[in-house]
Amino acid sequence: MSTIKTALITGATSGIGRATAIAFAEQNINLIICGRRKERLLELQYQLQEKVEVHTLSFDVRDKKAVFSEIGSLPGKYRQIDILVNNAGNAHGLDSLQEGSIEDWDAMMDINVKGLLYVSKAVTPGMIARKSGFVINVGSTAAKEVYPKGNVYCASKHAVDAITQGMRIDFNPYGIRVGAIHPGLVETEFSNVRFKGDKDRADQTYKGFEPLHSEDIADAIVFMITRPPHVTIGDMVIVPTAQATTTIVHKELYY
Ligand code: NDP
Ligand code: 8X3
Repeated sequence: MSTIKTALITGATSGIGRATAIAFAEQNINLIICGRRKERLLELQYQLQEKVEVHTLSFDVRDKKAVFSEIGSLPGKYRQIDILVNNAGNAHGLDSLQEGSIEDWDAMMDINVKGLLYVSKAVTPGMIARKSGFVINVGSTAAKEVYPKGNVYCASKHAVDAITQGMRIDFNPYGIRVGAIHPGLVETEFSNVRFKGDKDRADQTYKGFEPLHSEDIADAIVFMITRPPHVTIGDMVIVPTAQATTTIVHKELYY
């Protein structure tokens, strides 16, 4: 079997997914980068294609048909996917349940949970047939605790945690390594999306302390996929040193 690996990364147009694509390219891993913003995918492809082979797939993970047709019609050399990074996702809104918007709830459950399931179902049959592969799901500290007004986002990430554990059981006979990474506060476009473009509110989230950078998470994902074959990192929680819980963040802590 070829030692050159291929990874499919969802949400590669920004933040953690983009940084993971760049870090994987450094490891000589060929890439299938996914996201809705085609322009950004093409820019990243242009940036990385001197190092590795890069294919772009532009689809909305909520669109079941598109997920299966895009992944199902990958060119031959990209069909063997060794590593799946289920990263696409966001929080939409930060409201109490009684004030929350149903559209926001639908977006979080449809993208963070159902989208992850669709992509996994489209990608993993090849891993099962070959009896090898990695699935890395990007959860969150919101998968481990529930914080004020985090209700539905936390539920979606608790689901990612449960799905990861379920995958590890179901894929156990096939030697597929399944793990989740659960970051705390990472400065990306995440808060911009959560607060619907309210830049001041988004910036406020990361003020007064040093948050994680996307590269910190990418670095940890590289660690997860470079362990020897008998080692699976099942669950990894990473927080900024200033962050004890979602609501306990020691401000004025820079490094
Ligand atoms: P960004 O907003 O920077 O990136 C989100 C990525 O997800 C983008 O590439 C976006 O691509 C993609 N995406 C969102 N919705 C869809 C969709 N419907 N279909 C396809 N792709 C979609 O945020 P992060 O990098 O921070 O987030 C990545 C993951 O990390 C998410 O799952 C998030 O929940 C998780 N996380 C983030 C933390 C943080 O503090 N930032 C902490 C813990 C977990 P496009 O818009 O082009 O489709
Ligand atoms: C992103 C981190 O604290 O906003 O998952 O839930 S948090």
